[in-house]
Amino acid sequence: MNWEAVLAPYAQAVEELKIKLKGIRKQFEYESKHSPIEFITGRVKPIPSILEKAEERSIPLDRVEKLPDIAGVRVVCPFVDDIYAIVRMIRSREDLTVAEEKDYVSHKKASGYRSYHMIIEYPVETIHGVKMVLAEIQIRTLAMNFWATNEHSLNYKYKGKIPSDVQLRLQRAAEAAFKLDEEMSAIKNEVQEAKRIFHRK
Ligand code: 0O2
Repeated sequence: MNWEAVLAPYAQAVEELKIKLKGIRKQFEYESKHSPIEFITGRVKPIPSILEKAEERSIPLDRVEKLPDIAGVRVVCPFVDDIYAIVRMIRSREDLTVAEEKDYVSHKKASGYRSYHMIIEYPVETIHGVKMVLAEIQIRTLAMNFWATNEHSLNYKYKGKIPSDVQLRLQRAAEAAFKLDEEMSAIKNEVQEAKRIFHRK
């Protein structure tokens, strides 16, 4: 399997989506409005993770493009309602099609994970014509991202079997992150005004 050739359109999709989403953030900045985007990251799933997920889902390697998250982009927002603003913006775009949405913000996973997932179909121009690729956009707050990145590292460390005492701490941390988002949302206007004053200086 020529992985470089297989993954090239996904790498292209990640770069293009990052540029386009950063464009949204810049536009809000020009218009001196509150930006619903704090930062954006993206990655192409590493080959060992692709192989693992394909095996878990019994997807043969010649149909690996069925995996929805080979191309992944993450949008990190300051406040919870910014997540839904981004979701609406993505739904209304004409350069992609939304294939699936999972609202783990309102319905957290058993692990305590919160994030909004959108699987999109995205056209990549190749020298052989347009190739449609699937990509996953994860949209979450800073607090949700803090929790998820730490939990992801622990999952990696413990190979998916986090000890129960650590799991309990993670559940509590998830609740604390949720509370933090709630409290920050309650003073959102104050925070935004403070940011505007700070940027004018
Ligand atoms: P990586 O390393 O980030 O690529 P499901 O079968 O519904 O439970 P599914 O169908 O794989 O899960 O898709 P889902 O739920 O949309 O999750 C896909 C990605 O979301 C994961 O990719 C993670 O990035 C993130 N995610 C989902 N659940 C959790 C969680 O409990 N904790 C953390 N930290 N991240 C989560 P990968 O391929 O697992 O990992």
